[in-house]
Amino acid sequence: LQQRGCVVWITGLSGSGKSTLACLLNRGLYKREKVSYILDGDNVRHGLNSDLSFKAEDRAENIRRIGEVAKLFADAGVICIASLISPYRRDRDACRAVMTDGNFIEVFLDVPLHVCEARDPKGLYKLARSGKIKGFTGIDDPYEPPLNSEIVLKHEEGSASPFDMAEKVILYLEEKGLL
Ligand code: GGZ
Repeated sequence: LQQRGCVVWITGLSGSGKSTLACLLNRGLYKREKVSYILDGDNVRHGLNSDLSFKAEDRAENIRRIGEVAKLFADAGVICIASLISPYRRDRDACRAVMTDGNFIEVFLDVPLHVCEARDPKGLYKLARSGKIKGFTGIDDPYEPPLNSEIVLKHEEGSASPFDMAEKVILYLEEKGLL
């Protein structure tokens, strides 16, 4: 295996496009014959983390476990793409801290709440607004935006497609000698 493992950590609100980006990134890396694997919060919560709720300490534990598993993948030489809201700066920074310097790449999908809410792919914002889901990130639960992400993908009028965003991440990995 000619690649050094690393963790690409995608953080952002529900509906910001984390899973789409993770998927396109995975595909782009595969095309370049690189081995990658996606750990998606929503999926991992069905298995390994099925005992965890969305209260702050359970989110912290969700993030901690995914961070540890991502590290194992990276140790095995895999590019591990972790895609979860990870709303708390402290929890994200703890995941960064278990990694060797330079092997944790935080990608902030900076999409305004109103855009995510207008997309509402699973109708969860609607449920949160009507009080049927309590403690929903961005509505009645916090999201702390990263201050020092390696990559910020900002949503703006006529902004880059998810495909272009994935290419931007791949370019960064290339530049840093991670591919
Ligand atoms: C936020 C919630 C909640 C609450 C269910 N708050 O966009 P989705 O639907 O498909 O992905 C979200 C997912 C969040 O899981 P994570 O593991 O990424 O979250 S965290 O990092 O904060 O632990 C969302 C859905 O689960 N969902 N309830 N209350 N998102």
